[in-house]
Amino acid sequence: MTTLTPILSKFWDHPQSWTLETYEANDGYKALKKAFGMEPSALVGMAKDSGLRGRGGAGFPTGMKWSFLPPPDGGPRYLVVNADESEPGTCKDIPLMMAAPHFLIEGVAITSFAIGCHHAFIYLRGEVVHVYRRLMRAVEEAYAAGHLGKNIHGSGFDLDVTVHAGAGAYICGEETALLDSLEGRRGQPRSKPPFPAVAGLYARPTVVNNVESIASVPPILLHGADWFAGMGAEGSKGFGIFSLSGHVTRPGQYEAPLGITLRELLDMAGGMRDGKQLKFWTPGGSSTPLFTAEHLDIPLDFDSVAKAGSMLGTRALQIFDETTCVVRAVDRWTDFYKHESCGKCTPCREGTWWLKQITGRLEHGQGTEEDLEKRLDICDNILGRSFCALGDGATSPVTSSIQYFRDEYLDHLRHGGCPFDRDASSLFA
Ligand code: L3W
Ligand code: SF4
Repeated sequence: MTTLTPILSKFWDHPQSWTLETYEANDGYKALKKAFGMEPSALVGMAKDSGLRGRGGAGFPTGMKWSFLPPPDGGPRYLVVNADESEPGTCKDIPLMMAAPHFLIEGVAITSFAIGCHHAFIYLRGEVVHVYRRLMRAVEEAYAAGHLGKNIHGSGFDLDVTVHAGAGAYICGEETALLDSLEGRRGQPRSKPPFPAVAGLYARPTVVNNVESIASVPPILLHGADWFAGMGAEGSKGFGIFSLSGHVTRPGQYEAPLGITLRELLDMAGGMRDGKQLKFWTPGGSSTPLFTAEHLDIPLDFDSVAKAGSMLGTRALQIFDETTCVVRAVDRWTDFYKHESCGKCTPCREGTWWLKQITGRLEHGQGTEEDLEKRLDICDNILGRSFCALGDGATSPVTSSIQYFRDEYLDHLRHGGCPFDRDASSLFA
């Protein structure tokens, strides 16, 4: 039986969990002081040895990303934290920044020292003004206490941190669109390579990491790479925040070793709401292909989830019970991708629009059976042919819902409307 590992979430229930005082009472900034006694290269080695993989969705090895930076050439190099959390269902970075922002700020300071960065940026989603205020206050506290600024703790190392609020576009979570936005331009993905490690912010070497990845650095440094690598699964080391939302008794953040199953997490969360049956769920946000009740025992690690046909993504577990119309859910997600498509490339710009048109009419029972194949054909023309991962992600709910719930689409057509509306209205007949 896997148990929870409250590390980043250890003191979230403290009434003043976000203050420097609470953080320091819980070993806060001890790791930073330890870092200054080490060589930067040893810190990069520690990140590699820990096995930490990026927590923003793609799972790229963090230490390897740091080591991709070219040797210093006297010019600036940057750390940019991707705090543009906005994938439907993904809701771990914002609670982390609200409840314990100093994990992130200490992680920024350690990572900056490791990679030789003297100006780091936290790029935050524009709509979350409350998070912006909290981060700004925490950065001020860190400067006042000497954890940021000039000659930090007498180390000779200088670091400035800028918190930047975007204008509210999902595409700015794509790292190169984020960099364009941070530079003051319209956020649209850049061609890769060059990767940001080589030419990122202002065309300088840049590490872009997710909030949770950077926040995990202080505990790893404090307890050791072996401690972290001792948790989790083969190829998916350590712990992560699993966000349970939807039809579950106690939704929320559950911090646990990678490799835990949804069955175990559901047990901890009090089971399905009102004793209903699980119908479908996303393992990592709406961009990851749907799973069903038959996947309850899949270990939630990168490789096992991929082997079962989906992606671990951001561990955004959206849970839907038997009363949910899957066609309606897919229609809502498709509307999101259509709206957020940045329009740069044709497969995604046109394809997401057509997917929305067709899914909408199917949900209202107005399509034909051929529409199912048409949608698969459109997905085939988006997947792998789009400029960035947004296009690919838009196809996941469509293809996986047809794979598992083709009959439910046909039911909409047979009855000329959503069977769930029909069944609900019959309750009042
Ligand atoms: C240097 C190389 N760097 C790869 C770096 C690259 C990036 C990282 C991963 O998508 C996923 C996406 C969403 N030299 C490199 C290299 N890198 N090769 O590694 O890159 P990549 O392209 O595999 O992924 P990505 O573009 O970062 C992220 C999925 O996450 N997702 C969405 C999450 C949504 C949010 C949000 O709400 N903001 O994060 C959920 O599953 O579909 O597949 O840093 O530079 N040779
Ligand atoms: Fe823009 Fe979509 Fe193309 Fe990405 S896939 S560049 S979001 S149009």
